Amino acid sequence: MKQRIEELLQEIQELKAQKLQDIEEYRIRLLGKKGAITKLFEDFREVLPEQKRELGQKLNSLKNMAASKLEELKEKVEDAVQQNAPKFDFTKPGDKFDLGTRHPISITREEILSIFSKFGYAVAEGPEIEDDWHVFGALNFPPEHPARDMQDTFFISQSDNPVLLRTHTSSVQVRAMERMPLPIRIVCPGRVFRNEAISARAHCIFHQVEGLYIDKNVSFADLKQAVLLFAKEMFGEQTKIRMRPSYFPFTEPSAEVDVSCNICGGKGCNICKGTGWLEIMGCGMVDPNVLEASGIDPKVYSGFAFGMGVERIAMLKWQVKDLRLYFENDVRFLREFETVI
Ligand code: 2U9
Repeated sequence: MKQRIEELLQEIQELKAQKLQDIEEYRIRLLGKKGAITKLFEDFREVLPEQKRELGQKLNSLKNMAASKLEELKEKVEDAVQQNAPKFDFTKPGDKFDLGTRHPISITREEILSIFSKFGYAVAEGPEIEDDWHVFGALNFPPEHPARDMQDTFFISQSDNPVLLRTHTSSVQVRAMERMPLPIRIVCPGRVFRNEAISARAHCIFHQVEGLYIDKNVSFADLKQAVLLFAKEMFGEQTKIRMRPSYFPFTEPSAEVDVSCNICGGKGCNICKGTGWLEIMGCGMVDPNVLEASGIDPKVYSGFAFGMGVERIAMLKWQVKDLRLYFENDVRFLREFETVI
């Protein structure tokens, strides 16, 4: 047995391994159930008592030696694997990833709001799901007005005061008039909903920015000046405006606002359909009935209001011909606005 222990010691000292699998094979051969060292421990039972002490010590140290040699080989192999692994180059530039772009409707909406905030307007928002009073009743729509018709408005429930999706953000101004101290100077951005067939020029969901200014002695001249300043900020210093008489239930008098076409400089082109003018918004003096409905005395206060479609302003700004592009979120379209902001 002594001899066999010496042989194994020699053999263990000379062990070499390239891979972890080699080490596992050695472990099985030496220390496994049928391994050489395990076998010696079995034989040890037959050893004469006077030899037990010496051989027991040798056998134990052989076992420890084998275990530590295997451990040592394992560390070496693992080190070598690490060394050969491809090195990580911390100086290499990182992988490029695409940043998202802001949606053209968001860009336009922010631009409109920032122009009016320079003029001293606060931003007010309100619910998209509204009641008949805030969308129609308080805005001087007669009970039989066609806008209330099922064909124009998405109704959610029918009752004395039906619940519906707002068809304009004017309801936000009504809520402001009910609650805010005077004077009021606000712009109201938001989504609105109309039961319309989708086409290149219309969509059932679109975005508006409306504005309201109520104070003592507010006149049509103030409205005209506010609109002119806005148009110059939005479309360039050279921009001219003109107003055409119009009709809305909530304003009197009412007007449509056109800006001079900055593609042809007013000479007439296919963008302005040869007229030299582009329609950008509607506006007017707040109807006295509307002030009264929200508890404001029309003999003391007057105001003006305006409203514009954000999609329309964005179409004019970038000459987008089809409204549907704004809703499809095709990244090839959205990427065209990458450099805008
Ligand atoms: C109150 C009083 C008056 C808001 C106004 C318009 C004129 C207007 C349209 C433009 C294109 C809607 O998006 S669009 O289809 N809007 O022409 N809006 S005056 O007048 C108000 C609002 C609230 C209390």
